[in-house]
Amino acid sequence: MSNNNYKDRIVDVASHQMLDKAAAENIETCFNRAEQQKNHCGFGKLGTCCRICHMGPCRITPKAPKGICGADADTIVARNLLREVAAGVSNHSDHGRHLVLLLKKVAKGEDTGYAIKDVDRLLEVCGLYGIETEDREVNDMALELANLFINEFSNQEGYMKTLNLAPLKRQAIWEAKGIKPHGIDRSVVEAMHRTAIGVDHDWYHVQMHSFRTALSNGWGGSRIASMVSDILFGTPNPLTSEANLGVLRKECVNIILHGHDPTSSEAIALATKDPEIQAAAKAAGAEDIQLSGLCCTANEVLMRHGVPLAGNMLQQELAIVTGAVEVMCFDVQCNMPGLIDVAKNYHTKIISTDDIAKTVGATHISSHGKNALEWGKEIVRIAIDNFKNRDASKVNIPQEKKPLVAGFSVSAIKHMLGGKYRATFRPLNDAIISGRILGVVGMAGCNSTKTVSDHYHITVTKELLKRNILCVQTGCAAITSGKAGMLTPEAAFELAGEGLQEICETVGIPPILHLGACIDNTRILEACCEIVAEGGLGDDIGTLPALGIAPEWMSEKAIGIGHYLVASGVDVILGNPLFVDGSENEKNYLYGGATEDFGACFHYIADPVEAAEKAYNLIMAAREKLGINKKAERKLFDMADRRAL
Ligand code: SF4
Ligand code: MSK
Repeated sequence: MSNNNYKDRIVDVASHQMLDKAAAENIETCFNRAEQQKNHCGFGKLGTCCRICHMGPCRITPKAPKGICGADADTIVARNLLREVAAGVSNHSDHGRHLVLLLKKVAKGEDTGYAIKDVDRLLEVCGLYGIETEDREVNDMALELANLFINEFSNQEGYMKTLNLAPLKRQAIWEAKGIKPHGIDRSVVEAMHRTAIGVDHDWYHVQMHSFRTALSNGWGGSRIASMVSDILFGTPNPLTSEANLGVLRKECVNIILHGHDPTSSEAIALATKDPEIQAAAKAAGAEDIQLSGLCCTANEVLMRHGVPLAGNMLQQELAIVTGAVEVMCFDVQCNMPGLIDVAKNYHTKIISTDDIAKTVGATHISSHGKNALEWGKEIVRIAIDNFKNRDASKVNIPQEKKPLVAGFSVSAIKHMLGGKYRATFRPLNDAIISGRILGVVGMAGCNSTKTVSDHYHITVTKELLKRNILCVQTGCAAITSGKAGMLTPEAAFELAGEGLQEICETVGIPPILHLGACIDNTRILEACCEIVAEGGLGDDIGTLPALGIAPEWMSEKAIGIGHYLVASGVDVILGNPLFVDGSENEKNYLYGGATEDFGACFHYIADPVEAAEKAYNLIMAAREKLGINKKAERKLFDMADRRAL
């Protein structure tokens, strides 16, 4: 199997080695299939193919500017985009729903094997929603909170309560535009209704529902998911780990956790610590059990257990090509069906764990209704049993791996900035006001075979850091930085401008803060709210010198995330375009006109250096508006300054 041009598709050396191995062993990966699929459908890219009813599919061309029903390019593009947003919102919000239902079971004392690990976070979240905490049992409060969250999904009238966590000015903008969602489920069902044949044909009206639906996730499903994960599994705190395929260990039983949902991976992480299980691994001839992660499940178990990152989305098949993986477990989202064919060449067992996500050829071992620890042990035992089936002649693990620091929840950032006794964002706000840090960029999103994977991300990040722009990252974007060795405090000396370097050295943080999985992009919104509340940088998220960049986004989730960020006043730079070019109205609105409504819009910029320049200019414009664009005084911190900080 030829792996044509794969070195032009990804910059990561460990991936190159595994692609060489795959080619030698005649194994096909997504990099080969990207070659086979490179003539993408032109109508699909323009967004002008409609298959919403069976008089079609209709395709818009200059000779046929309308579908059979009369729908024009604006209607068709807007409807297709809304369906993408609704799908992305469903991914993240359904993930949130599963966590909320688990919280309810735990609160009711059912035998789930999980417990409420972070009572302080529970109290904090109850406080946000006005739930009484005085003299109450933990489970009692958790049950009330779980029921409140369930209502965020099913609410039909009035508006979602989580919207109230946004700054008042932003809430007023949503109110004025009429895009406050009632409930998550209603938003998604309505999206499907509106986009059916013969319903909502006004492209702008349809687009507003894209924003409404996205808000139900950004200020609803995803935000809730992060909060409940913290309550159940612990709020992340900074810890050290490693990233890239070199984290796999030849002498150990290797288990890779893949997907997004932290529930099953948490169970397996706990099971590997069981003395009986560890003894079983030794009895099988292994030194230990090596857990590692892929995609966003990786980020979840990294943030809470320090489990190393085997890689990001495009490395999932390559991890199996090492020949050293006993079990790869996947839950939901971003798991390639191609894993099965790759695994057939080795002893690797692919196990699906979530009842909504099965793949032909994978063994399905549901965690549903089982005690988590017992279920986790069952999975680990399968891996231990499979260790003897490994073919040593097929094992080749790349050496590449880099150290990293992750675990920056918002409360952890506050504590690092403010010290043990005074958690606060004040030092960050002051650093921005003084110009030591010019602004903050949230970088999120996936890997894509459409770009040279990791290249855009690494280039734009380096360009931002040298311009004294702090980066906060999630998802596969954060994993890319980990693989590139950019998630260490030392990276500040190599990559950051003088001002950012001073802050990183003083506080002891990397210049890029790893905030978690792609669902944790709402932690970026949470941080923005803290910065606004701290004062000195305006009264809305939209006034902050901050923006988002999705260098290599590819999933529908990313479209949903982009929409809730724009509706929240955050400009979003995309490294890949949306499928909207077939409608001048949609294109002009999304890439510019939306600023009139929300103070922010999308920007498609194919070149990473240009993207960094654009980000810098947007940040400088925001600073100008805030009146903080005076030249920063450059001063190295002495001991007294550090103590003051
Ligand atoms: Fe064609 Fe209209 Fe049916 Fe779409 S909804 S397939 S444009 S007839
Ligand atoms: S896993 S959605 S490729 S970030 Fe979240 Fe990565 Fe994107 Fe999947």
